[in-house]
Amino acid sequence: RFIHTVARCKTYPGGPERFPVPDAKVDWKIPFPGYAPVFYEATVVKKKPVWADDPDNTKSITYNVVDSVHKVDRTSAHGPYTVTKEGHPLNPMGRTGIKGRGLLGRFGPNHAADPVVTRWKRNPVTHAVEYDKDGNPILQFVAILRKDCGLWALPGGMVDPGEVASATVKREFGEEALNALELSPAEAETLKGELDELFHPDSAVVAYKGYVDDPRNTDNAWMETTAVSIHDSDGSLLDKFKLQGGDDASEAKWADYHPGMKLYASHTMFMAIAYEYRKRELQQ
Ligand code: RP5
Ligand code: MG
Ligand code: MG
Repeated sequence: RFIHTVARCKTYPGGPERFPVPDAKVDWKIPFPGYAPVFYEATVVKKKPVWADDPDNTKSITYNVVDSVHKVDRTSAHGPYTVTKEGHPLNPMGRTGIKGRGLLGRFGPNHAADPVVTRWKRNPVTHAVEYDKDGNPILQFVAILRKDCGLWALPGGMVDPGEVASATVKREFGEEALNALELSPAEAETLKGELDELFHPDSAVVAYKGYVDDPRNTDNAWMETTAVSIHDSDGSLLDKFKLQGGDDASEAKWADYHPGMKLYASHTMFMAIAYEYRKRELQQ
């Protein structure tokens, strides 16, 4: 069974030390006498920004359903999660060593969407697919450098209230990998059309949907995502786009995927799934 580790990192990003949780005590079902995680909510979250729940009005939140009051999907891809008698949702993957929301806005699941945009590495002259020394085709993916932690990652971001994940992946790909927020309204309109084409439902494949082992997760708030795979099978689909980091990404580039490479949160796992899928497709 999967056991989260990044969500138990020693120090919470920009916050306190987590209460140490050994592997054997992650599961809520295992008694852990003396478990005393500190409560932490970042200043940005306490300021009640629009993207965060109001801690003084938690009675209006309905868990395990699409919350119609706030237009927020509170369901988990892993099925119903526990809400304590005090009204605190519990992380479905177990203890993290921190209570409260930390840097996350929502109590319970915080839904994101991640575009996994790939192509085969090709010889620039012959255009033949390139293989590594073990004979495996080399997949390239659009990677961004996260400003918050300095780690390479897939582009991706939070699903806005009322938004659907298929719209979030396009918007976030535009913002983080193409710097769309700096475009003129006319350029943004053109880009929107191009992204609709790139992320057309006929070619988009959901590679993963569920929990993300994110460093911001807590006992009461966690990340879940829909990772959408888009593959440029002949190496020309993405020619019209110029990669440029934007918003919370300082850089964007084509990167070679290597099994086991270090990427943010669970992104290496999403890449592994997309790789196996696209390799099968290539070999068919
Ligand atoms: C990860 O955090 C998700 O996989 C997604 O890539 C990302 C969303 O958060 P922000 O990029 O908006 O910080 O858990
Ligand atoms: Mg973003
Ligand atoms: Mg982001």
